[in-house]
Amino acid sequence: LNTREIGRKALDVEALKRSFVEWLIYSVGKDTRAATRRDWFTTAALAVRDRVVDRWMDTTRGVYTQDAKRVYYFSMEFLIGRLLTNNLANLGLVEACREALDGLGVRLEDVVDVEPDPALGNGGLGRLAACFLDSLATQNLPGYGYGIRYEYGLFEQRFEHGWQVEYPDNWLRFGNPWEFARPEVLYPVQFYGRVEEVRDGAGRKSYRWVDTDKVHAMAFDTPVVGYGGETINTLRLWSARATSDFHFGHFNEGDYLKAVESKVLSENLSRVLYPNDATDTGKELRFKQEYFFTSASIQDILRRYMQHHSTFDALPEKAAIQLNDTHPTIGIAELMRILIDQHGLEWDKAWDITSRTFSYTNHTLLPEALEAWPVRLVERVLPRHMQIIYEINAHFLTRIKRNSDLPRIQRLSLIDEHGDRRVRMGNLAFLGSHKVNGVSALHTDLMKQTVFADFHQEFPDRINNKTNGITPRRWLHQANPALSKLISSRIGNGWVKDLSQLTALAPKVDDEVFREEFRRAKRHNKKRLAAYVARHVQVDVNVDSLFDVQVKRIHEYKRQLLNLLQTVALYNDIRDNPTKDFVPVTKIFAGKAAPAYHQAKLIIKLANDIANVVNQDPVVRGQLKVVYLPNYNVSQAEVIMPAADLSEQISTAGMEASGTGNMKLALNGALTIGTLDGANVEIREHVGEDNIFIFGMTAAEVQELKQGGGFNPREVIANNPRLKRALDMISSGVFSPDDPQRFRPIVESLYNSDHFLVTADFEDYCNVHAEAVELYRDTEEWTRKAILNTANMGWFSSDRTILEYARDIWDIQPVLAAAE
Ligand code: DL6
Repeated sequence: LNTREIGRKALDVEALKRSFVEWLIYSVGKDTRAATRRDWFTTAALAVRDRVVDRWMDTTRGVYTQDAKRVYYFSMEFLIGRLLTNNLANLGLVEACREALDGLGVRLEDVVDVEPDPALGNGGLGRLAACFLDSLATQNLPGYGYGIRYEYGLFEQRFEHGWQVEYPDNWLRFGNPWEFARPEVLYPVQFYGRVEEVRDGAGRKSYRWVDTDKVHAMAFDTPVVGYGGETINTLRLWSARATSDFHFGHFNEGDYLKAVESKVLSENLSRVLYPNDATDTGKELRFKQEYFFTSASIQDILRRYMQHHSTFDALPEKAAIQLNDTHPTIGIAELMRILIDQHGLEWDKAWDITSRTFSYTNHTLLPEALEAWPVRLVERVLPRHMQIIYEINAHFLTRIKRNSDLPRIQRLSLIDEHGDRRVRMGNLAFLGSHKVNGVSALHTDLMKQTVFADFHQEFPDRINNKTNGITPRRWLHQANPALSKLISSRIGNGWVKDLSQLTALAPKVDDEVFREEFRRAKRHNKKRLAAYVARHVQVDVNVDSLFDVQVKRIHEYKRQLLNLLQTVALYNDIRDNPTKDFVPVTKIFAGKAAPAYHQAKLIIKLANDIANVVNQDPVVRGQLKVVYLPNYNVSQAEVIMPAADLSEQISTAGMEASGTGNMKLALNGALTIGTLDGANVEIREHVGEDNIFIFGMTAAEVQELKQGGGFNPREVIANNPRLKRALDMISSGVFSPDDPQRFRPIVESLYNSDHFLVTADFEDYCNVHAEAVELYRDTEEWTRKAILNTANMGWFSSDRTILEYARDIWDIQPVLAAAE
């Protein structure tokens, strides 16, 4: 049989239509009259998936036959977003699919909308992993994503009386047509037990990890379609399955219920994504999740490697493992364990192989987000790994003792000896990797100066910068068809794969017609967002107002509070000057708070309470509206980003590692108002300082101020009547008449410490904000700047980022698919 001939599915409209009907009837089990929108989604996804499979196999075959080096991206989170439009667009099948569905009386838009958002991530880190998958495939680079197939993604956020309430996100309830279950790809993962020391005839010591609890990791594969469909990579997610001996133990003792209970317990491992964007140190289940997926992935990688090799010597030339933050760092000890305990390698050899295979990306300098697991917990859950970590530490400390004093040794140690002893996962990740990177130029510099200063001194070539990027496919080509069409009409569509081509738009700022069309695209997107707002929060917004957008996780360092204080001050200005002609502004917020982060949840409530008062006040009607959209996720972001005029990137300088929302907004023609933090610094360099609004203290000034201890928020507040008035209103219950004390904790924290320097930056922020709003009156000038933002954001494509990783860290080359 020629599998090529019988396997390949035709891509024309008629063939698609036939496929749809076949899938609908024979797999979904409905006829066209009974089919719901969800049935059509499942049908469409399965038919599109058919068009991916052959090329997917070609890709896998090409990489396999060449025994090419692959990169394995280890991440606890892959915030991939919906796949139907993404896959259709990357395969060039959007119009054919639309037509085929039309022919069956179904609208593509209706079908797309019922796809659940796979919310397998919290925010930036998880979304970055998804952009990287898209870029790896588009650049024909052999790359696998490895992670966890959480049954429940990030919680669904609803507002009840303005408070965030969390609901479970059971995204798999209706099945997932994109994935392939691989019940035969199953690896045992062990926990607990004890370590036995064994000596052979020659007196050589070795170790056996025994009496463990076992869980199986079962693979689910999702094809990752590169743009143009040339390369289809794989995202392999692990799901926990009870091992039969696990539950038959109880079963044989006649305790059926206990057997089922233990099955449920062991399968809890992949049940739910932890909803914190900082870490959950101390939570045993989280630690077990980290080990679970890391161990299964390493076993899978070694199995694949061994198909071509009989020793481990060449592993670093065939496999690069990238640690997305410290979460998979236990993998370093796991690879050491497998090489030494299971394959008998000598320590030095195993360490050389391991450290040349791993590399690590740091995503945050916030102290609370640097993972440190209690030694007691690691010892109990993974006793052999704890021994290995001690030994890695002993080797390292012996080496550095010669040129270090005690405090330096203590800082470099893998074990934090203060109080409850802890394993510092950042230090382990650094030591076990040949390259360590930050995610923006500023962040990488700060890594060198702060958390990893001693390590940097010890290993001066290890830290390097890889400024984040975003995929132009999802974030411009798919999310913003209006602007995409306009761009392609002027410069062709090569930009989708090579975003640097957008620079060809720069001279068009002088083309009046282009400016008009650019504005028309923005207005179209604003209308789409306005309709979305009306549908979801029943607020009527003025499409001609300036859409001022802050969308991201809620965190004090991101300073949504600064934005809210400015909103209250603006509200007062408008009320005080009812006849003045203000530029109408719509403030748009979205973002989730970690469920246990009380201050962040209170900030959400404050935003909703302010929205309530402002939106009902007839004096400011038409001039100021405040909107908080619930349940921010990837598909909501796809509606918001293209519609924004002003992008709020206002974190306390030095605290936002990079940001990627800042890139999505600027690429879609929003002007940024921001601090010199994270990638804002590089955005300014690219778009030009005339096309961005920068305010506030720099990271160096923040550091100086904190070290000097010379900041008194009370004094700052007392000297700023607009700020004082806004705070007085909040603390006296103007926005919360039902509970005037509600926002005391927020106001008090500003008066007493203001750790995030909200009050310190308030005045400058208000001034620069006013400047931005004033500029919005000058439609032509604003449009010029917006165009220059889009034109100069090409460098922030994740294709550029991935090619830098491939060149500087992974040493991998593109591979072309091999047809059978
Ligand atoms: O690197 C991706 C992304 C950065 O753009 C953000 O600046 C950073 O906050 C984020 N970090 C995380 C992880 N944890 N915390 N906190 O999402 O990574």
